[in-house]
Amino acid sequence: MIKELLVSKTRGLNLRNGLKIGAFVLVWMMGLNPSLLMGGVGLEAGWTRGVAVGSDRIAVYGIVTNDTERPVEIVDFAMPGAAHVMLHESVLENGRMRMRHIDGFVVPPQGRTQLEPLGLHLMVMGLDQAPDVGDRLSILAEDAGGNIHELVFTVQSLDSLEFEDN
Ligand SMILES: [Cu+2]
Repeated sequence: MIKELLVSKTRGLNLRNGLKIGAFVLVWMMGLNPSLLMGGVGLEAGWTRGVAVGSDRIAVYGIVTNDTERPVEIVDFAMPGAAHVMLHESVLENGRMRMRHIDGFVVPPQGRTQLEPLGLHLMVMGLDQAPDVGDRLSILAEDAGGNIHELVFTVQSLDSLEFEDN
């Protein structure tokens, strides 16, 4: 029963490392506070523009921080209420901006990785519902060691160009 529930809840998530992050998302959605959640890695000044009319996706920006003494390789992402979360890079190709899928990235010890418009960003796809301006949302990031980290971001207005601190 729990297994079927898990499969139905996690179907559509972008799962590279089996069901671990899926199981985590399920526990998290049930309102429990899973002990798997690791400190030391987070998102500073996290923001998104929200969902444009006719779209079901958002791009998420901010600074991924690693306050630990080890490099942290982020390998997978998930978000409750969304089908997929992927890491994208914007690249200029023949005069046009395109988005390219990236497998993962390493945040150096005591380091920072910038996610920004026209650069590296997280793409959340297949949102069940459009978030409202001012909402605080979370993406879950799994590292190569199987630890889960919470990346919190704020929904800003559609015309915002950068993180608005308030
Ligand atoms: Cu993208």
